[in-house]
Amino acid sequence: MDLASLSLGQYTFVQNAFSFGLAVMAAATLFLWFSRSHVAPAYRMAVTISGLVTAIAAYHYLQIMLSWEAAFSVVGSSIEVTGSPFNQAYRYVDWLLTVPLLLIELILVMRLARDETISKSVWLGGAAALMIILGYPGEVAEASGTRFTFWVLSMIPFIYIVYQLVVGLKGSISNQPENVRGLINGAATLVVISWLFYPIVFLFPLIGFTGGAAITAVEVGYTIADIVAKAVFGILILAIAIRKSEAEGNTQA
Ligand code: RET
Repeated sequence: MDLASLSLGQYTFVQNAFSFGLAVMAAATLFLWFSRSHVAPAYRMAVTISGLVTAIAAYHYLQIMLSWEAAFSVVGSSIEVTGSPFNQAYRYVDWLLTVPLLLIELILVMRLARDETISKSVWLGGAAALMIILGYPGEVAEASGTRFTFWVLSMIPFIYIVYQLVVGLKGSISNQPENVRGLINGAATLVVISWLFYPIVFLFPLIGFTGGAAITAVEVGYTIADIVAKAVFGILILAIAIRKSEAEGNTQA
């Protein structure tokens, strides 16, 4: 990653994106946790985990932002690198923890049979962890060939997850109460679309973005995708939980 090629404008833009990400994640955490009492006990775990995901992300956005700040020094209108590396491991550790949890949120809010909940969580959560672990060596590689090789490897569990969400959950979704089927389908679609962003953003440096523009596009791209995949998705899970609680006749709102 050639940090020295960043302009002051690009540095500030990325810094603002991280700051916005931190604010959204922290606010979503409070909102989700305070809303727990609006759902029936059976759905509280899903809402708790949604807030846990945004809490983990808020912490990592703070670390990412501090690492970004430490990598540059701005004097007047000029920008220089300090030599302190920008630590991308924060992002991948964040994903390693949160991506399996996001899938578990969706599985929990569906309230499937116990065996199905456990087996789906293990398989989808395990595939998600594998996908992130395989992506990291590519993200930090300087050589394009290495970046591409790990992209291909990481795409294997990615395609498995997308297939499971599009096809595997279909049967379970048709067993859900009618008033939430649309929302659950919406949540599964949101996962697929927001997740598609990541492997595309990862490829930016290989498809013509260079220097400061590549770094800016990747960092801002991941931040937008994270906000949709964690905060917007978390709110959707809450909405599903509220509607299911209402349908089952035990609102506490
Ligand atoms: C990587 C490496 C290149 C190939 C693929 C990737 C997929 C990443 C995904 C990340 C999802 C993150 C979420 C985060 C937070 O909410 C690792 C970029 C397929 C799908 C949902």
